Amino acid sequence: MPMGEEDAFATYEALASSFPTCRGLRRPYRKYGNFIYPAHLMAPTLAMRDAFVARPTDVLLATMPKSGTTWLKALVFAVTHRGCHAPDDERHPLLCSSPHDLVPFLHTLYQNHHPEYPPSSCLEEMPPPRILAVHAPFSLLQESSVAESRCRIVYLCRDPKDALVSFWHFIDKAAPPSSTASLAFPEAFELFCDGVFPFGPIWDHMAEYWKESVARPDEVMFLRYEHLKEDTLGSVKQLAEFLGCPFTVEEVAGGVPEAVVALCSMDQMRDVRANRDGEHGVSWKFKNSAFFRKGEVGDWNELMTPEMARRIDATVEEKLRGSGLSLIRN
Ligand code: PPS
Repeated sequence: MPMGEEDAFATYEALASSFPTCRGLRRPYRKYGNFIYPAHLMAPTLAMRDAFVARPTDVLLATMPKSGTTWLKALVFAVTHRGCHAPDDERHPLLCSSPHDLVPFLHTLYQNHHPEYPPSSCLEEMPPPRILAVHAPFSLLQESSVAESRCRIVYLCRDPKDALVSFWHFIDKAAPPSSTASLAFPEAFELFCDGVFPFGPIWDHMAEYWKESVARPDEVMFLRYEHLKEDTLGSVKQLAEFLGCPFTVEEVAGGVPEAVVALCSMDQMRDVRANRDGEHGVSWKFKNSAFFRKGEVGDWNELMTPEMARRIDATVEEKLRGSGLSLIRN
């Protein structure tokens, strides 16, 4: 183990506990810079910022929680590994493992650290291209080695109303029954309108990555969940181009892009035993099946009145004003 890695984690815990707390959605949050973080991920995020050594060949998948991360992980894994794992292979890793096991969250790697197997060793062992996921805002990555590495970043953004509804269902499933009183949706809604969401405010998170994608389109790709749903095949081809591994004429003729889409589809993923029965989480354990709920656009309808929806849309547009991004126009 590299000298001092364990000591450093203790220092980050102490530092994180000195940051202001704020009320979260069922869990306490800490404020750092302009963003709020789930309190249990604050120290790991600081450790990641300082210790993670990015490589130019890395691919970082950046999302707000509940924006389609699991789907993006599967798609990017299938696209980049298709040379060794054909997407129609019955033994494809995505048919045996959760996308979260194949594409780890950096935050979780630094949270789960083990003295005999620290994140640095685990990361060094990953063959290129390493595909890693983060929920951290871009401004935090800029303080890390990611800035200099010029690795590729794929950002996936989702209608905030659907992300909120998805998250509300998720925390309801994930929380141990005895942990805290459940959070009524109207209360979660009010907090969300005040910017309270893990790694939020959501509008600042989106705006930072959007700005970077405009400045460096070859290195930062900005995707929308709604577009991915509407044209999955076209988006997968764009992803492959962006990642420097476009589908060849032969692959297109052989239906490889379609096979990637089918492999990563909600129905297929939900059917995989690891996604059905497996578990995830460190302090809160939850079933992997919680990552596959409905996957619909506009499911906010189920819990929000038209007035609530208008309020979120107006808040988001107002906050995004001047950023060049509009979820209504773009
Ligand atoms: S997490 O916890 O941040 O990793 O969750 P995340 O994966 O970002 O979001 C979960 C939502 O994504 C939906 N999902 C999918 N949609 C389309 N296709 C596929 N394959 C897929 N897999 C997961 C999932 O159902 C969650 O959305 P909701 O609205 O809750 O159904």
